[in-house]
Amino acid sequence: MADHSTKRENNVAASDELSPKAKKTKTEHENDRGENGNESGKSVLSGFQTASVLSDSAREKTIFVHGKLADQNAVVILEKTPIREEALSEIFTASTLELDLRNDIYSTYRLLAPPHLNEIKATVVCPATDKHVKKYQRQESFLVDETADDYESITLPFIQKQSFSVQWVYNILEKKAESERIVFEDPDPMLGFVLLPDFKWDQKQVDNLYLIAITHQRNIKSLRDLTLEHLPLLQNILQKGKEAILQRYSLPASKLRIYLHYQPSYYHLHVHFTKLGYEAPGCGVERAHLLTDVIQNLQSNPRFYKTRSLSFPLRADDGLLSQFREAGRL
Ligand code: DD3
Repeated sequence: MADHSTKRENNVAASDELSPKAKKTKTEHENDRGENGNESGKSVLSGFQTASVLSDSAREKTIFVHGKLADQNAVVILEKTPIREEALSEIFTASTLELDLRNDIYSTYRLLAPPHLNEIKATVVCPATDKHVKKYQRQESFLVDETADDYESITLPFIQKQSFSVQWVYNILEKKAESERIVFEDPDPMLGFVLLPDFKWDQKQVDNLYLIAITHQRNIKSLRDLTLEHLPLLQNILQKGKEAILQRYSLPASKLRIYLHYQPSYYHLHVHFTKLGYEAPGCGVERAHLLTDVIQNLQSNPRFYKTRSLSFPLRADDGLLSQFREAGRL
């Protein structure tokens, strides 16, 4: 999560999390490839110069690459997309097959699908800060137990000093970006929020559904700021978020995992909605706090998140981890 303020602007992007700095301030009027691909995004990556592979995963079918795009630092994330049931008949009829091996009742092939059924989701962060580059480097992580005092003396000063940019969040709230992706909005300045697909979700199949609800209130940094006064806001997000997802995706609340991160990737209150069964990054017990639990904890103790210890993982290279180390808290 941390990130240094380098005042740079304008870039392309498309999936995942981090605290951004260098986020595309794309307005709807700008001529761009839009959210549905094609058009002019076409050759953006043709000049990409690979510097190094930050990490990759054969199982996730992803690779994170650091490099240069027109002389600027860039991170490119490539991810093979899931095979959709609707595509099956075309995959079977329109592909070419090359036999690998045949043995008894078993055979394997290399199936060459038509290009449009062979998409790779590409997310570009450009210009990328060092923080973005670090973020995707494979890293060991450490669990930190943060007391209320630790928050005041270590974490809060650290996040304030970092001055994370959440410009991309304001762009969404102000309809300067991604307005056509909004699934639901409650415009109320105190209780309202914008619900839209997270970058991580390609929206092709509901199996890995991932939406975020971003509050219109701009002064709530994280779980730690929540008190009883925020209950109406949280209940509103829970209720209307569930309704909107049922409406749009026919997914009932019983199929949803609705939670907050602590620490969050960006310090503007947001709630994650992911499909149960999809092991979204950051949905583990060390980082995710179910919204229903948060609500009940605040109901039983208005100062719950001001007083309790909260545990969370930090990556080896995270500046906040060094702060905890220096304070002898690790
Ligand atoms: C981010 C956390 C941040 C790299 C990447 C993602 N959902 C976003 C900008 C627009 C968005 C998100 C930071 C940044 Cl890949 C650095 O996430 C976003 N728009 N998570 C949506 N819909």
